[in-house]
Amino acid sequence: MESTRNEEISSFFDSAPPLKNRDNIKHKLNEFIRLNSSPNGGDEEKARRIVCVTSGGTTVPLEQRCVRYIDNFSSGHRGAASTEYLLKAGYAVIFLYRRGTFQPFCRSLPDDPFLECFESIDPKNIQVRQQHSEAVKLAIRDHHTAVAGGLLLKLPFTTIFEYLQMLQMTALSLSSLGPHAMFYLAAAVSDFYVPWKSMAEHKIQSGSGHLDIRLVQVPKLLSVLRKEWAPMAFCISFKLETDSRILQEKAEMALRKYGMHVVVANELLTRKEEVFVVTGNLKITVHRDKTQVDSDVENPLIELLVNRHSVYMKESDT
Ligand code: 9Z3
Repeated sequence: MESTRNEEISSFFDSAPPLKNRDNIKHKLNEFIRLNSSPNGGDEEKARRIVCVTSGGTTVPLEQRCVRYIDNFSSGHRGAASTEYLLKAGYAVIFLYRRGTFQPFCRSLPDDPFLECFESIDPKNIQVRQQHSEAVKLAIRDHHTAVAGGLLLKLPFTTIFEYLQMLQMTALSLSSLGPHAMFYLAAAVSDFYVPWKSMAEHKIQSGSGHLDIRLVQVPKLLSVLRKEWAPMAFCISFKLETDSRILQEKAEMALRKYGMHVVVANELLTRKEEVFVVTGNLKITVHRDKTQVDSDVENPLIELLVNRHSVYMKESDT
């Protein structure tokens, strides 16, 4: 059983196309972690907590020179909103996100901010439209404070191959922080993939009437993250289902099977209204505050998770 699992894992990583900018990502990660984990005065207790937030869905390419792919649904809203609240709570954030999905501090901007927020007043000048000026100012200010202050590192991925290699690199780098590190795994990760070696190189041709593709299971790396990559980090994974009847049961199973500290369960249709936090023997429902127009579920969710992380850090000390 264990050896089959190990074979699946090594076969995934050995056959994955290597990351093009691996050295650059590694350098950015190490610098970010070094800057945020060496507090002035060297006081270990006061070292900043660092969280890796994953966000957006991974793709599974069907061709090596990819024209077609299978996608996993996720707008990236949860990851982006949670990143804002985690920064507010004092965390440094490594935001591992799917290219093109929602970004922190941009949630209150219109869908096409570049075209909708600006207007051309004469051939030489453009300006921010009055109705968007407050939102644009806040987004620029908060984003700049986080990035220039060295508190937000944004790393994009597209495919399942990129995502899992980047998650592994991040986890191995963060392991030195022990219980100060947190993983908030909101990305929607593919369950099945086409191994690189058995993938067509060129665009698959139509004409034979049907298409047979063999997908193999993506190895479950959550337990490897917990046991090997970053064994002391506080790990939160998400469970998404469309059938409410199996959601709780699946979340409890994920907690036990992968050794997560917390599993956040949500249903696709109601994910913006409520989530269920499963931890130890507790099941806590977290709602959006419906009395406030602009409220979201991520605000109370992050508050709860930050408290849980504090308790975990205290317990790890003793
Ligand atoms: C989630 O359940 C996220 O909450 C959503 C957020 C993707 C629903 P949006 O990005 O939505 O705000 O539009 N993520 C699913 C995480 C996932 O794929 N978990 C795996 C699983 O369920 C285990 S790692 O099997």
